[in-house]
Amino acid sequence: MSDVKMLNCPSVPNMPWQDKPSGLKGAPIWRYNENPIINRNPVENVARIFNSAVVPYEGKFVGVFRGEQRDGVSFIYFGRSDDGINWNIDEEKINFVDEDGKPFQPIYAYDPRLVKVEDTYYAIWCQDFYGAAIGIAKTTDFKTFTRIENPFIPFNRNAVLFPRKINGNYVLLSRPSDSGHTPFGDIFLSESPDMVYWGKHRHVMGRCSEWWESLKIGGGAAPIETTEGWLMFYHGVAGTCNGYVYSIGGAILDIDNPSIVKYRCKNFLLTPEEWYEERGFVNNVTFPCATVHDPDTGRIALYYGCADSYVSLAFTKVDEIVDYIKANSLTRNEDTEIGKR
Ligand code: BMA
Repeated sequence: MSDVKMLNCPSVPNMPWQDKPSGLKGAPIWRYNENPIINRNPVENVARIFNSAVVPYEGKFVGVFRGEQRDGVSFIYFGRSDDGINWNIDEEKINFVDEDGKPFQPIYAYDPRLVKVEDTYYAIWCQDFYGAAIGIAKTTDFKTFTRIENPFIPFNRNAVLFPRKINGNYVLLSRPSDSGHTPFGDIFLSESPDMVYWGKHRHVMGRCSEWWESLKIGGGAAPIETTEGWLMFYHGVAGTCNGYVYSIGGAILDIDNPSIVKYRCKNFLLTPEEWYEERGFVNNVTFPCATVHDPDTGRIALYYGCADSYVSLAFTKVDEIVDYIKANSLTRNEDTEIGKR
């Protein structure tokens, strides 16, 4: 095993964890044996919670959750947990305020990510902006969520912020799309000095010939900084005669120029196999949105949505997963170039 380490992230000694089961086949990532951790009808008025993100906070855990209400519309809900596994989700959706302190609620909001950069936590999701687009809010106390200007014009989804500035700028991954069930999509990156003005757009990586990610790809969890580069868990989609299938992939991006892909695993890391991944409101979806990770032990807990119905956990170790991605890497010119044309 190599000696890959995580960099620039705080210790999380109480993170959720289970040891690797014996006889595991394929990628070194294993499911929590009590999945799903959030079941259907978790709170009054919410039929399903999935595709949600969590962070460690004050020795415990907090998260932003995609809650699909009984009318089928999704909004963002806040939740707390002592152990990262058992969650108390608020019955009321988050009431955002705008930058003038006035109430703000998007028409819909889904697939939130949650990332701490310096002293601020940013929630990023997909919302209507005359079509599907990226919404962002910031908070420092998880009591007031201040919605800031949308970074991009439509159509776009799957925005994921890096956990620190790179070369002095915030860096955001996103996936330009259409406003429906987009049958295409590559991951791009954009920079901003202030979270208001975005530019220096770069192509990071595209869908590719491996069948599991041949239709579209999109950012997943916030990248983890390691001695080998930024470890990125993302989703890749296959278009089958029975509909889309969402799997989880892994890639490693250059530390200083993250539009350069150093390694990209040609195999999926995790694909729908369990009942809660194969069967639900939308069958065959595993959709990563967050990790909790501990640099002292190299442990990573990956939170992923299942079948648009549940939240589950999978575990891996940074050295094992990076070794697997490197050993099974297949990159193309489109991946390894800077992505500027
Ligand atoms: C995508 C998003 C995800 C969802 C997936 C599968 O377009 O809407 O929220 O999990 O489709 O339905």
